[in-house]
Amino acid sequence: MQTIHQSFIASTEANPDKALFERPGKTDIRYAEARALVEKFAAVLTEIGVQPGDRVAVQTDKSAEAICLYLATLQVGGVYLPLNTAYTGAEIDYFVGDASPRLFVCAPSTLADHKARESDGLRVESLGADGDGSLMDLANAAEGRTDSVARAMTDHAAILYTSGTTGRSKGAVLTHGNLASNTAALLESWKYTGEDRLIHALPIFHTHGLFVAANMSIVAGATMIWLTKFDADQAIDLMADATVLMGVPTFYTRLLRAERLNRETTANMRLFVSGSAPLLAEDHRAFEERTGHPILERYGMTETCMITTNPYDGARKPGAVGMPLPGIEIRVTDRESGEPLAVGEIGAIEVRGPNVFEGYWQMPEKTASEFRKDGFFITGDLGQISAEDGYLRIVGRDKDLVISGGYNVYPKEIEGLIDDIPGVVESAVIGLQHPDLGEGVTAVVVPQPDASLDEAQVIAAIGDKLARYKQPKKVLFVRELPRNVMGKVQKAELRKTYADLYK
Ligand code: MLC
Ligand code: AMP
Repeated sequence: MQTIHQSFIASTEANPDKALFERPGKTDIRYAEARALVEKFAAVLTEIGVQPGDRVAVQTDKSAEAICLYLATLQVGGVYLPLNTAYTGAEIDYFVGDASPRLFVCAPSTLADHKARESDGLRVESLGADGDGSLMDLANAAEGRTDSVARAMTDHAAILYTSGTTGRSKGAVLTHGNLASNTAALLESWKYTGEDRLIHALPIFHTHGLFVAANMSIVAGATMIWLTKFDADQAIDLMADATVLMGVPTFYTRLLRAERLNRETTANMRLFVSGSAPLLAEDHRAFEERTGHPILERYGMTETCMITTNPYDGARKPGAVGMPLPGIEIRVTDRESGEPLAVGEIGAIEVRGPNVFEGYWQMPEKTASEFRKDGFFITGDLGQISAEDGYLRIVGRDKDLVISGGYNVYPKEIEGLIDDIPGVVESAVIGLQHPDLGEGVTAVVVPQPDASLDEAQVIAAIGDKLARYKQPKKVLFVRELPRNVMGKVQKAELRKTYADLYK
């Protein structure tokens, strides 16, 4: 097996003149050109002192150059650590403090603020959406580094932070073997080749956009039609000249709202993939009716890369996430005992295989508590393997988590901030069915009897501490929260009471 960087080199040698990035309104970037930039970044990283195993943290707008920086980090043996562009300064403080990167790359507009973080051990540079910024200036002046640092499949390649259900965010440490094996399994399962032309409209700081969409394209030697964000009309325009789209369910909900989505406009496409959150069965059916394409739904996680997929050739079933990818095992167990359950029963979904991460960055106890002794990782999702067709269906979550437009939001983090607002007794944050985002983050707040608090005040009080997508879309005020006999807040009860809030 080759690392992602080795496969990238092979793709550049096989097809140097082919476009890796096709950027509407900008010039294409061919494989050979991308390699030259990767080598320049590798020289800059070396010059800065990035040693094998050092983290390179990156919070920049989506750009082809950022993908080249990712590949350069792998080339010099570094560990790539992408951060959501929506994170605020307070959130970045935590990630930089926890991961202690050797280099932090930010947007040019925030460089002046972040420069204050610099120390003997931390360098701060910038990279802009248009290939501008201080890191680019250094790269333009550098002589490319052509050799690469040898890496074993067990060596660290990336750290992706996922919020914790309790307290601190956890850095999921992924190895070269995790990324390479998962990419190979996906290429085989989805028959993805160098002939493919992918509409890439996902962010590149998460597994879906970086390790599914980009890694697959780079390894296959395919072309990415590179969009900085998703726009349904633009995507439909591009379908005549593309073969694959990978998206979160919100992409499909929005495509279905566009009148031009039909058999003709999607005729050139061979595959539509959905994941990161549940795709509504009704959207799956409506999409097939309109276009003739059954969306292929797959299931994955930051910690495990992709786990299961509906078949490419067989039936792609609405509401099901299919079967394990090659080389991956899943089982459904009793939530308490961890004992495997009979086929058809609902329980905890567990996974084992070369895709499963090494553990959480500097959190051995947390890591140990999420693995079984025989190496299965407990996903925190609840599911059922059908006795009839063997397909996995996800029926719920064993973790208090809201997924809004494909982004994970952990209620605990928001509740903690709301509870600190003067005049608040307590709060519960829940996800309610939302027509665009799947789930809408909603805060239910109990104010002190004499407090005069409104929605705007609550949002203003947490605004600078929390990324926008995590902030409640609505804040409701109640006299008390429903509790069970043990005193635990009944979030299911709240979800039922306010089920129609966004309808
Ligand atoms: C943007 N906003 C959101 C939001 N995205 N609010 C809640 N949830 C979201 N997902 C807010 C912004 O803060 C802003 O608020 C307003 O919406 C408009 O911003 P925008 O940038 O114009 O939004 P839009 O382009 O419409 O983005 C929506 C989206 C995007 C769904 C296209 O969020 C997206 O690309 N999501 C993909 C996430 C993803 O890649 N997940 C994969 C995770 S990996 P305001 O108030 O300032 O106007 C994973 C594993 C796996 O889960 O299995 O794949
Ligand atoms: P993340 O931590 O951002 O990687 O999110 C992973 C979580 O997204 C999983 O644990 C699931 O809860 C959810 N998820 C991903 N794909 C699907 C899917 N196809 N259907 C339902 N939930 C999904």
